[in-house]
Amino acid sequence: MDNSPTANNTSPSQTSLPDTGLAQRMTPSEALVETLAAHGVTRIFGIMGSAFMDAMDIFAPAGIQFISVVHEQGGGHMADGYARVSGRHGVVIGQNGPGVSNCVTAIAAAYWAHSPVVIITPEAGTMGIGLGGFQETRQLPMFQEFTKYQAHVTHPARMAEYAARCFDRALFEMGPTQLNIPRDYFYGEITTAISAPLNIERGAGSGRSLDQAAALLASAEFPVIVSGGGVVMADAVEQCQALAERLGAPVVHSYLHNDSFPASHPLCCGPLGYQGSKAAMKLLARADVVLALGTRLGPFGTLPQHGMDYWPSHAKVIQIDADARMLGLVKKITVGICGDAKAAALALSQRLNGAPLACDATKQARHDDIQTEKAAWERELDAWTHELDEYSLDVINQHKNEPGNFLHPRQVLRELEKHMPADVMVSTDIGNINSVANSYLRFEKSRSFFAAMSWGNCGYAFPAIIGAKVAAPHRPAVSYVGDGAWGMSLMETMTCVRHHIPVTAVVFNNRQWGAEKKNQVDFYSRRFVAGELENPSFAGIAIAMGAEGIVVDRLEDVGPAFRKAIDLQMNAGKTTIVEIMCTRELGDPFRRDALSKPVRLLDKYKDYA
Ligand SMILES: Cc1ncc(C[n+]2csc(CCOP(=O)(O)OP(=O)(O)O)c2C)c(N)n1
Ligand SMILES: [Mg+2]
Repeated sequence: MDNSPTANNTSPSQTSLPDTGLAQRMTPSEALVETLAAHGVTRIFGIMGSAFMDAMDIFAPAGIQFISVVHEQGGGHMADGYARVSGRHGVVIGQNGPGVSNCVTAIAAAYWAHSPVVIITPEAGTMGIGLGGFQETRQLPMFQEFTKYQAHVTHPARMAEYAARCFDRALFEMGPTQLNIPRDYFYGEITTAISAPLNIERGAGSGRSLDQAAALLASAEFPVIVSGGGVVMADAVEQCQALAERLGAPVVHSYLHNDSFPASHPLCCGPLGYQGSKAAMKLLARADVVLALGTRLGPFGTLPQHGMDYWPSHAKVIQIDADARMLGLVKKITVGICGDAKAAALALSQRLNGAPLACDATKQARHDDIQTEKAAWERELDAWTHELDEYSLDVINQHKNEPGNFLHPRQVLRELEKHMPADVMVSTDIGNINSVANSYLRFEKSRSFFAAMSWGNCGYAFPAIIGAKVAAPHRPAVSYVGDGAWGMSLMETMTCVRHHIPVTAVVFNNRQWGAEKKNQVDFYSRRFVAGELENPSFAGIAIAMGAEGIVVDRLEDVGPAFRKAIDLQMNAGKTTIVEIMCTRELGDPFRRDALSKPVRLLDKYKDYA
């Protein structure tokens, strides 16, 4: 049965075509592809499928490269990395059913990274839906928790309209949107116009709230700025810096936004949150006024760390976020400003420049305090060559009797920090060593750090950096990955090789799912279940896939191996996996807040308490 819509059942009176541009006769596939091109799409990540083959067939003549990946989840993370570095849309597509469901984790991750990813989800055809055919399911519910907008193409003639709305809303709301298309709706003939991107600007926020914020800052004795992801996304570092310099205020990065203020700036104190900077935490604890610029102040990112409950509960908080729903959601605030971080920072500077500030008198003293705290933290990091808890000391001793040479993760991370190339982009995964890395990752410019954000899925970092490299081929691209997470993502090395996308992966091989094992150390009397990993040679697998592989088991080789990998990436177009043999020592746990000691009531489990 031919259920393709034809000119007869797509009469213009049934549709509400956008009134911009010239309506023309075309197919829905052409309408989709033309809309992608109108929104500047030049790359789509995914795996081919019959469901969208009619559109895919004309990607190339529309100037769109289809980057065929190994697994759709990887494609989704690549679209995310692409969007995070470029500030433009990342696009992922897959076959209806399994190709689409494979993307769920990636879209959830993109949602929490605030990435404008558009997922195109071809669905079972309208004449088959509900009959239990092949690869058939309802695809909107799968993504409803992780999208800012979901379009279901209700009629082929509305393809361009819905597609354009997905692109406009992904950027405006800074998050994923879904374009769900019944697969028969790619076919037929329609009359449609292709609309240009809307490009809606966000303002600085209301004048009254900005006045209140300026007055509060003018009266502050010890203002501190928390610079968040909104500063990165709004390209607002310069404006944040001007404000910080006027106030003489320390600037701390919100959790995993270490690229939201230049690390070498004298006022930059490093990141808050898990394995963050003690200098940042100690200075924030002294604040009487906090300016939270472009941050939702997420609960995980302000948990106590290093035994310090540093959030200044008595301080007055000014929070600026582009999403009004984030204002006052987690932390109590005094002034909430719904606005763009750049425009708001500029508006505040204009109000404060030339005005007397209560903190002017202490500018030099505060500056000295900041330098003292920063220097103390650097000294502490230099001396902190390995973990010092009882379990870590035990395994370090055990390693001495094992064949092979194993390195302390902290020393490795310090070495890597020293050898980071200028303009580097780094993605990090979820795991113990990756979390410890937070203390050692410093950036001079924004759009450089792509950590797995609040979704926290292992397997994020490697595909994300591949997408970032596609968007910024001239920049060195590095991902940090634990050995467990590497098992989930290493197959995308084939994508790098097949499509000539050279990157560098640093794999921390500690032969365990370390971050979770740490909970068994702290809460389950070292009853290790499911934490040990018997690994093949990851360097060997890399070579078998057509990449380079280097094993490092001496500290003095870390820098040279890493530099060689970067050189191969930038000058020979080669992907290299640097496999670093690490001890099984483990840094502070991830979720001490969320676990408690086990209680067993049944006799048979009494030994498990
Ligand atoms: C997809 C997914 N599965 C499971 C987890 C739970 N989890 C968090 S960290 C972790 C261990 C990571 O191990 P590895 O990548 O080897 O890094 P390490 O902790 O050893 O440094 C696991 C299993 C998760 N976050 N995401
Ligand atoms: Mg591991």
